[in-house]
Amino acid sequence: MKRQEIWIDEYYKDSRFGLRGKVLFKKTSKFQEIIILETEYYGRALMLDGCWMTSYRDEKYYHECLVHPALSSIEKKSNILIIGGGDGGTARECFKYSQVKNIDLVEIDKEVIEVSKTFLPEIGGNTWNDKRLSIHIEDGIKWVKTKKENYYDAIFIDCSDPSEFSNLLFSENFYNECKRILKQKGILAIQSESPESFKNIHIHILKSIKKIFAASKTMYSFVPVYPSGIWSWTFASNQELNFQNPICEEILKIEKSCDIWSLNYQNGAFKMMPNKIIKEIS
Ligand code: SPD
Repeated sequence: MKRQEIWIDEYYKDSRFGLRGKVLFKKTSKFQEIIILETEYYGRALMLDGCWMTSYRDEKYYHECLVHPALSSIEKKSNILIIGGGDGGTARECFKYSQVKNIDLVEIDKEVIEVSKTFLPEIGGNTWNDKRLSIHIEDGIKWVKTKKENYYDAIFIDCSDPSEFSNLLFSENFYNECKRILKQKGILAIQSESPESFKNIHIHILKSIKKIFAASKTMYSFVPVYPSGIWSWTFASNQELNFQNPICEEILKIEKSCDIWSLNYQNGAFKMMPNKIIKEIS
């Protein structure tokens, strides 16, 4: 039977953010409803529990901004943790650095990984066959508790918006655990929601991180399919952050490989904090 095109919207307060296309896959896993939509303009898109997670057209706006400011700014980057990230895009960007020896990808919902491998092969790319990748189907909150101090060089929180089962990934307890298992010169990178459509949780993240870590900085850019389009990524460390003079021999190669991120892009994005957010967090 020929698939019909339909509109699927993410509802946020009194607005909605929709894509039109054909549903390739729809299933409710143990944790959430998973939809893959094939659209003409955005390509394939993944929706979890009514929220757009990623699409072929705009995923690089998100994944490149989560990974490269972090990994280009730290000297050692061999052992990495990704919490969430079941579509493989964050791991793919990490593997661009030859120093990376191990990535623990901790995803609570194994169906997200399976669906991504099947329907979004362009996002994970070769990641799924890379021997340096260890996939753990596990709750990220439990995972960080089992790790010893000073363990990871970089931790990426690539989670969904706050919900019943992801709420704790936005808690101070969780950030404290991340701090504990992060090496002294390591970096934590968080998708820190939208200063517009998720303003309260965005401010909560920034304030919590500021309280817990010695240094933190937030950058702002776009992810077209997310509510309001404007999005943010927050980076934190137990020591000074170094975005101005990145320590990375491969930086030119990495820049060339990216569609969105570059040092220039990042420098502008770190200056984009809206005044109303500055007022609320200071
Ligand atoms: N509003 C959606 C926020 C989701 C952030 N994570 C997306 C996962 C992409 N790897």
